[in-house]
Amino acid sequence: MKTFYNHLHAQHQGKVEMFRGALVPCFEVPARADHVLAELQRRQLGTVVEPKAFGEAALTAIHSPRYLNFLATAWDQWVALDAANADKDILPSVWPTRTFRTDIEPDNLAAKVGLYSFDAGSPFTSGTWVAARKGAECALSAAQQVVAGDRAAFALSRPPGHHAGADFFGGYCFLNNAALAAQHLRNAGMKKVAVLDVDFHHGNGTQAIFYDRPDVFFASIHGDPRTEYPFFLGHADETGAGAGVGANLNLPLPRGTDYTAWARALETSLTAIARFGADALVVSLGMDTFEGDPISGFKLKSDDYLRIGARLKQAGLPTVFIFEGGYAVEEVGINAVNVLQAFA
Ligand code: OKP
Ligand code: ZN
Repeated sequence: MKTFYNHLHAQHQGKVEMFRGALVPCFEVPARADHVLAELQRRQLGTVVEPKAFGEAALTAIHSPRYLNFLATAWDQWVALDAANADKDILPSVWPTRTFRTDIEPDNLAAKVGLYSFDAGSPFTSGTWVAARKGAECALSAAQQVVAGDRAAFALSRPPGHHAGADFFGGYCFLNNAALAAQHLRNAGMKKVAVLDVDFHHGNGTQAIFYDRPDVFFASIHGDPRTEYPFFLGHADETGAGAGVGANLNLPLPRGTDYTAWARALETSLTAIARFGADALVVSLGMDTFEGDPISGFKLKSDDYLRIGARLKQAGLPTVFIFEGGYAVEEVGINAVNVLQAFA
């Protein structure tokens, strides 16, 4: 299996995020991807290659032009406000909640940052845009590789993507890599695509992007949003809208869930994906279901990821793996590569 990787992910290196009333060091660090890369190389699993270049159209297939323009220009505007800003990250602090207007883009940068985000935990840094673009190209290249006939491919990208919507960032995510990959598969002629999100956190961005579409099925196994981030989406009664009714499946599970209960949800997901008749599968491969994850609440063990990889292989679909969360930095490489190795 080919892994698509670009070293510029490391240019996205947030300093602090808002956590329980304090600014704390970021959980989403470059070392996460470094550990996965090192473990792939240690086990000599497949080859690691550079992503191909993709034009603007691949991004506008999912994201709004005004949001992409914001991402491309935010850092320069930030530094133009005050040269000393170059040493600090941008963190949102004001949002247009209910009753406010979102149709007029404000000139003020803080206001723009709020318009295009949903939390204060996702610093925007000098290298965020280049890292996100390269990450998206990894996802698109992995999809392209599967279109070309490979059974599977892996996008080793960061920042992650599944919380990013068509026109907002948050939850450490800026471009929705899984959605970009799924759309690429659709454009290449695959009639029905399923996205299976196994990150601990609900993939609100991916769900929202495809919510009214019958051609992309979204299934997610995640911590119950009543108690877990991102809180405001991911309930079991969200089954799709309009033409997309029936093409969305949420399986929220309580904090403390172990592999036995988690694996039952995986069976439910894969049964639904088979019934949907997917031609290809995109896996949002979050590793924060691990028992040692510092910000999550499930109890999966390293060996369980071998079982997940084997079961995904058994689904029999061309599969694009997209790296998402996983913050037990020392173990994230072992756990992610366990999935990939068992699949391969
Ligand atoms: C991104 B992904 C720590 C703060 C929570 C957001 C978590 C984003 C997770 N309790 N900040 O889904 O792994
Ligand atoms: Zn997560």
